[in-house]
Amino acid sequence: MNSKQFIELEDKYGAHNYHPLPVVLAKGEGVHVWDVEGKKYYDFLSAYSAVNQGHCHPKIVDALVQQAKTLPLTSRAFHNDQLGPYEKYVTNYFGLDKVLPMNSGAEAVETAIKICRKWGYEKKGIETNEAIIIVCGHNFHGRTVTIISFSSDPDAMGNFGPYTPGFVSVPYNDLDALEAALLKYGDRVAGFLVEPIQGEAGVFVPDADFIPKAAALCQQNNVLFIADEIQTGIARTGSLLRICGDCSCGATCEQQATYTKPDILILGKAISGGVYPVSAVLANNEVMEVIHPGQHGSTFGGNPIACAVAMAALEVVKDEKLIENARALGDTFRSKMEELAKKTTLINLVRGKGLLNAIVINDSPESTTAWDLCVALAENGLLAKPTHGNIIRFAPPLVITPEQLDDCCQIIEKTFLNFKKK
Ligand code: IF1
Repeated sequence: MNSKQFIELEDKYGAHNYHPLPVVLAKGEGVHVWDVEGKKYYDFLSAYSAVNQGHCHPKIVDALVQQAKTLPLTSRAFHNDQLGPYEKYVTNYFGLDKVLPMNSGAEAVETAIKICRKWGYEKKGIETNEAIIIVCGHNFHGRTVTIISFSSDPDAMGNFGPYTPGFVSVPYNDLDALEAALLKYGDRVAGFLVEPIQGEAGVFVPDADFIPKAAALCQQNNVLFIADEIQTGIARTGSLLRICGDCSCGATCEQQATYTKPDILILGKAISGGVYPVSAVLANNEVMEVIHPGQHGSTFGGNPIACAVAMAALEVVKDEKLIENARALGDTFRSKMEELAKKTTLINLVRGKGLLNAIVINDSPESTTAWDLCVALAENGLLAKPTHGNIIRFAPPLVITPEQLDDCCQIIEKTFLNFKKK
C-alpha cells in the first residue's frame, strides 16, 4: 500500500481527532524517520518531545524486548523484581523521596491533582471539597475531563462539560496575578500547577525569575508547587529539568542556585524515550504519604516493562550527555534561525530553550501559512508541525549531531527562502 491508501484507511476507520501532515511513517532510527515510499526525513517533532533519545535507541529497545520476553505485567496485586529498583533509581535521579508510577502524562497530572487535593484536606486543613488549584492561562496538561476543565482552549474544552470545579486560572508569567490569587483564595489554595515553558501555547518561555519566584510564593503561602515537566523535562530544554534553570550539572540538587525544588514533579514522554507509555509523579514523603493502599492506582502503572524501559532511557540521557548537547545545539539553532529571520519576512520571532524551539510565523493564526511551510519542509525532508495556527515547533531528538543540525538549518532556510504564500 502507498501513503494515500494508508491515509484512506485512517480516514474511514479512525476517529478524526487529529489532522496529521500527509506523511505515513514506517521506520525510525535516531533523528531520522522514513515514510512508506522510503523517503527519509529529519524528525523535528520527536513525538512532541517523547523521543529525546532518538528513534529505536538500541539500549532502550533492548530493555523493552528483554522484559517483554520475561515478565511484562504483574499488576500491583503482587510485587515484582523491576519496580523497587526503578523506584530507587528514579527518585535518586530527580532528588525526591517517592514516586507514584503511571502510564500517560494526563494520568500523571490527574494523579498530581488528587495528591495535591488530599494533602490540602489532610495536611493543610482545607475544608472538604473546597480545595483550589491555581493554573495558568493557555496551559496544556492533557485531555481528561478534569484537565480540560481548566483549559482556556475552546477546541480542547468545548462541549465536554459539565466541568470539574476547584481551579482558578491566572495569566502565565504574571507573578502579581499569582500573588493576588493566593491572597484572594487564601487558605483554600492547595497547589499551583504550571508548565515551566508552555509547549502547546507555542513554546512560551517565561521570564527567568517566574518559576523560582512562583515557587517561593507557594512556599510562603503553604501551597504545593507542582511542576509539569512532561514536555520540558528529561534534558529537552538544555538542563535535566526546566526548573533546574540554566544549570546543566545533570543532577537536580538544591546546591545549584538556579534549581527550583518542586513539591510535586510530573514526568512523562521521554522518561521512556518514546518506546513505551511511562509517566511518573514524584514528591517527598510528607506529601506522598497522604496516599494509602486502595486510594489510587492503575493496572499498568509501574509495570515491569515500564520500569526496565525508563531506567534504560534515563541512563541514555546521562551516558550520551543529552543535556549538554541540547544546550549547545539549541543555542546554535536559535542563532541560525535569527540569521534566517533577517532574510525573510516570514519570521516574526524565534524562541525556546535547549532543543525546544518555535518560530512564530508572520501571518494570522487563521492563515494556512505555517501549515503550508510544514508541508514544504516535509517535501524537503524535514518534519515539523504547527501549533496554534501560526507557530511552528522545532524539537529534534537530543541525539542530533552538529552536522545534522547544520543540514537541517539549511533545509529550513532553503524552504523559507523559496516559499510563496498562497
Ligand atoms: C495531544 C499538545 C504538546 C504535555 C504537558 C501533559 C501532557 C502533555 C506539558 C499530557 C501532552 C502532547 C499531547 C498530544 C500533543 C502533545 C502536545 F500539543 F497537545 F499540547 F506536546 F504540546 N503535560 N502533550 O505537553 O500527556 O497524556 O499526552 O501523555 O494530545 O495532541 P499525554
